[in-house]
This record gives sequence, structure tokens and C-alpha cells, in this order.
Amino acid sequence: AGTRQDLLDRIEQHLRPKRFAHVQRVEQTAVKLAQANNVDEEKASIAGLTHDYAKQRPDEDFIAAIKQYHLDPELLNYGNAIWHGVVGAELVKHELGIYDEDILNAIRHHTTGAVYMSPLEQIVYMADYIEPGRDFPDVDEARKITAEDLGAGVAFQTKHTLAYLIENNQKVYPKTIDTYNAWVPRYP
Ligand code: DGI
Ligand code: FE
Ligand code: FE
Ligand code: FE
Repeated sequence: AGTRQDLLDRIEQHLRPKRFAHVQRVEQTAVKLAQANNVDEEKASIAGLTHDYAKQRPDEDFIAAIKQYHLDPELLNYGNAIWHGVVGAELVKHELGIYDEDILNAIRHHTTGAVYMSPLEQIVYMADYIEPGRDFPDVDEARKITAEDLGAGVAFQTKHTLAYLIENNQKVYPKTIDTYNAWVPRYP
């Protein structure tokens, strides 16, 4: 137990092959961003591999965890898109035995961002967005901005994600709006 291979095996057990390939690309991208930003590479590796650990769990597992771990009941009004990070971090903690709060916060905040994000949290948020398998119109611009300034990358993603949600009439999680207010006006 405790080896990298054990962790990979346990993650692979919970993910379909495409999702497992994604988390390995996020790991590689996160490690590169860690090197460039003086962040612990091992934490970047573990957080990248585990960020979507809970993505393919049934809704019932999240609902049970929200109750068991006394998370904000308001979460019950959302769904997998929000749960797999915020609630998923609790499953990573209790099932995989990862207790590092910086890693857990990186998982918690990887979808919505947060007002305060540590350098590791910013790295996982960005690695998920720009990993080499991502293909959307602005991704090359996002990669370039993130290579120059990690925080500017966070602002770029936050703005584009919120615009996308609004354009598609999707429900916006209030913390996503808080992230927008904290980050986007800082990088005009
Ligand atoms: O899990 P991934 O697909 O790798 O990526 P992710 O966890 O960053 O994003 C999952 C989805 O969540 C993505 O399509 C954008 C969406 N999302 C982000 N913020 C919000 C949101 N969806 C809703 N409904 N509300 C939000 O505030
Ligand atoms: Fe995710
Ligand atoms: Fe993301
Ligand atoms: Fe992801």
C-alpha cells in the first residue's frame, strides 16, 4: 500500500478508460505547472490523479456523503457537475486516505474555483482546463496565458466558464460567481 501504482489501481477501478486517461493527462500538466511555479510536484501529481475520482459515482453516493459528512444541505440542489469536486474530496479523503488539506482543496475547488486558491489549487484548476486532450476554441490562448501567469489563467477560465453557463441557461453555483468576482476584475 501507499505506492503510486496502488493509487493508480484504485483510481482506475472507479473510472472508465477515457476518464482515467484524462486524469493522467491532468497529472502530467499539473506537474509541469508545479515545476514552473515552485509548487510541490508530488502534491500536484496526487491532486491531478485524484481530482475526478468521484466523477462516475451514482447520485445516491453523493447524497449519502453530503448527509454523512454534514456538508452544506444547499448542495442537494445541485448535481454531479458540482458534487464530484466538492463532495468528491470527502470520498478521496475517507476512501483513499489522503489527508493533505491543500490536495483536498484542489479537488474541492477544481470545477468552481474559489475566492482564495493556493498555488496548488490554481494549478489543478488550470491543468484540468488545458490538458493536451482538451479541444475548444480558446484552449490555445488559455495555455499561453497560463504559461505566462497562472493567476491570469485562472481569471481567463473563470470568465469563459461563467459566460458558457449563462449562454446555455445553466444553473450557476453561487461559489462560481464568487470566484468570478474575486479573480476576473483583477486581470483586466
Ligand atoms: O470533470 P471535468 O469534465 O474534467 O471538468 P470540470 O470538473 O471542470 O467541469 C465539469 C462541468 O461543470 C463543466 O462542464 C463546467 C461545469 N460547471 C462549472 N461551474 C458550474 C458548472 N455547472 C453548473 N451547472 N454550475 C456551475 O456553477
Ligand atoms: Fe472534474
Ligand atoms: Fe475544470
Ligand atoms: Fe477533470
